[in-house]
Amino acid sequence: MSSPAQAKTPFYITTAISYPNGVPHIGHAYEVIATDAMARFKRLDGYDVFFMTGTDEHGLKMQQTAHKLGLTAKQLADENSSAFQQMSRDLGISHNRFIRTTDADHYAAATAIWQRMEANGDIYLSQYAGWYSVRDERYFVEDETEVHEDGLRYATETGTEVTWTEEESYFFKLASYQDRLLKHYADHPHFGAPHNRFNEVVSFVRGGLEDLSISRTSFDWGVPVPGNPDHVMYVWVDALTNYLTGVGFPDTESESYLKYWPADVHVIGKDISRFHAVYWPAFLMSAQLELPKRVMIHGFLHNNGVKMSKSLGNVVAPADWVAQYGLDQVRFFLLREVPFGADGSYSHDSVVGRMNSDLANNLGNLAQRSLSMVAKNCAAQVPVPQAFTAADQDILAQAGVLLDLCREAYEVQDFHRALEEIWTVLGDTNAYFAEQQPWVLRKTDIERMNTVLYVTLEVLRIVSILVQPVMPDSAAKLLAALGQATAHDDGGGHPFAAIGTPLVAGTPLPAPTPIFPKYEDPADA
Ligand code: ME8
Repeated sequence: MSSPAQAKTPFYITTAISYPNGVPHIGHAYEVIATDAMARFKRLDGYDVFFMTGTDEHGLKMQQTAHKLGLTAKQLADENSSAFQQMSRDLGISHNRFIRTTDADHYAAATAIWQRMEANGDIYLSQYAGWYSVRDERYFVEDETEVHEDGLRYATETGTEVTWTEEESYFFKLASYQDRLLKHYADHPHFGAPHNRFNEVVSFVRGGLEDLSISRTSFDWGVPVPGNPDHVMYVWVDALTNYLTGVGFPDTESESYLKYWPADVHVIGKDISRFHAVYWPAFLMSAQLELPKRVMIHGFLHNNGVKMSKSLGNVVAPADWVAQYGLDQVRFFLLREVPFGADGSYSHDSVVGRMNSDLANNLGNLAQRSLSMVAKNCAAQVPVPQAFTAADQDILAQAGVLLDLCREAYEVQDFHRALEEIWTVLGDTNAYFAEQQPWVLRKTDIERMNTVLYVTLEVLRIVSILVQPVMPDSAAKLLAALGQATAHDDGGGHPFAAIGTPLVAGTPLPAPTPIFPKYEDPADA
């Protein structure tokens, strides 16, 4: 698509940065896999992608958890940040930077954004009194809380315990940003997605905003407030700024900043939409920096419909899933099963269902059957096709529009729809293969058999290229089985630009081996 002389279009995408007060669970895996698929898609489509993920290491929650474990906050952060980095390796994540908010350059960025907001007249010192949830690292007004039977007070929205907190605090003049935020949302209808989740944010802003307490004095595990080291920054001020740190801020003249900021997409979960679609744009407006183009809010994953919790013992460790089902199977399941944005549920049966029907049957079996026939009957070479019939043309045309359909779907992070479109074509190709009966043609009309096999391999080639963002390893194996192992762009993989170049008859093919095994329960095996 792009020649070396042409600069590629930059694309900057991030995940939320996770709290390393515990080890990662499948919800974290879901977010980073989806973001990875998006990053890979854009790379394969010729973009210059910068993809960042990481850990959010400051705040009272980290300090308290560390204290309970007899560790320093930094020791806890080191230990669990390593676990998150290991998760990224286990999941084949292609990030360009894993940021930690304890990285030295991040302190510089957080300090600089504070100073810019201060210089803009948006920070003042006052007294804070209110209900603080350590779990959510967030304040609530009394109306947003309720007292439960145990006599303790909880945040109504999140169900976490809150404690009365009174201290001197710096405030950010959030209230004065209401109109500017509403105008921004109106002018940029794709700023927040999906609509239903973003509308909640808009309603919240319409309801009026209060100034935000942005520093704490009761603990010291955070970025010091410039000019007043008795205060540390509220963890969300420092956390959100990670997105700037990663691209070179505060050096707004640096090559990476100029290239990648503003971010194209922040991928986050529904519980933190307010921070990303209200506080973050307000901070950036105050600091006179550009706003991210889009905040994509995904839903939550539940175990068999039940919220994951340590006390219920139903928290799934991503590495266990990968060991049980296989990496690409997990990646595929998570993105195919639940429309991104909606809440979803997973169970052993639903994973096995996807593995066996979508992967083993519809894709794996089609590849294995057609490639085995080619190995036996076509001298292990891509067969020579004759003139295409209407049925051939129809299926090739369906495969031919898949790239555009996938582009449309990925543009709005609708991974589920992209995969659905691909699997519709695979379903039709299976029907085509069954109708054409190449195993009968083998005895009656070898040339027609060659054409049917060629058409089938050609659809498989396009499908393999397009599933790379979701299943990079399996797609690479499929492409190798189709004699397509050589083309690689700098992101690793077969660029989408290659979709327009059909299989060349006579290309030698290796002996086929099954790529998507059926799942069998160990007890049944
Ligand atoms: O919120 N299903 O960190 P975090 C899907 N440090 N997604 C889930 C989930 C679930 N069951 N549970 C959590 C934080 N997530 C902050 C972010 S960003 C500047 C700071 C998602 O470790 C959650 O919505 O609690 C968030 O996007 C991400 O995992 C990290 O959550």
